[in-house]
Amino acid sequence: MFIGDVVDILVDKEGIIENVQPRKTQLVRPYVSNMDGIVIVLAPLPKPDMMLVDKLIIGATENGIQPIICVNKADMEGADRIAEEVASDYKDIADIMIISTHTGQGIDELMKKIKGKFICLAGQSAVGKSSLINSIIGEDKLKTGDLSKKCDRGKNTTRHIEIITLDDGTKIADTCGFNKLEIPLFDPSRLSTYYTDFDDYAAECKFRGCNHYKESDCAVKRAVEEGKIAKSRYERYLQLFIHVENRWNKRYD
Ligand SMILES: Nc1nc2c(ncn2[C@@H]2O[C@H](COP(=O)(O)OP(=O)(O)OP(=O)(O)O)[C@@H](O)[C@H]2O)c(=O)[nH]1
Ligand SMILES: [Mg+2]
Ligand SMILES: [Zn+2]
Repeated sequence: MFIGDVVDILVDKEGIIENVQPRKTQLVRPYVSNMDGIVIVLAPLPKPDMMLVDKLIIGATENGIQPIICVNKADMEGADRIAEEVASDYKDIADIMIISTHTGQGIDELMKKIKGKFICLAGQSAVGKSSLINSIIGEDKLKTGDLSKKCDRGKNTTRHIEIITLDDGTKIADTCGFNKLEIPLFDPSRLSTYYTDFDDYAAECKFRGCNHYKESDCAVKRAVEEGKIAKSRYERYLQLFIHVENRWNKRYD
């Protein structure tokens, strides 16, 4: 069972679940199904992990949903720089919003985007996912936690997934933050299909099924050199490609 499953129940004394209806969408991490959208939250602190953002986007793309990236803690120093970095890496594949759950900046705009939908929050621990829900509902319903003083990382305050339903029918799933995320095992040649921001260029690569790695005459690599695809995004793609390839080659070990 996933959080968000729609089930048919046979109502007897125990309310036994009879049947789980087919899932529209399904994320393995966070463990949520039937959401219409995913909101990836990050902040100047804890230090953003863009590889995690890349991996969450892979999950969203697999489910055919466009991610929203929220740069939270806009009231903190360094937020502008992070927002610029996010815009440079993800402008072609995600809606990007700058918000602050403390000052309320950007919250109305975000609400307009997600109205009536079922969306799932995701991101590192302590970026402010639970705070965002509290700010939306206007009460401190969900527990929030500070960063660890020693290492500037979150303390994994939220321990289970919770779905909050608003009066207008909007549903938001608060999830547990992660400090690490592994993607499912798949053939490395599939990886680039999750990078839809590469698509326009990939069509021009010399080799069909180009991995944009060691191949010559690669239009994606050219787009990186020309600054059309952010170098940082491409470098993480290569890093992930090598990781996926290693895991794939060892799959029978
Ligand atoms: N300065 C600032 N701090 C914020 C903002 N939003 C949240 N915080 C702080 O960030 C810390 C973490 O907030 P949480 O809401 O617990 O973060 P979380 O993402 O739910 O964390 P986990 O449940 O561990 O995954 C808390 O100390 C919040 O007060 C903001 O807009 N500005
Ligand atoms: Mg939380
Ligand atoms: Zn290529």
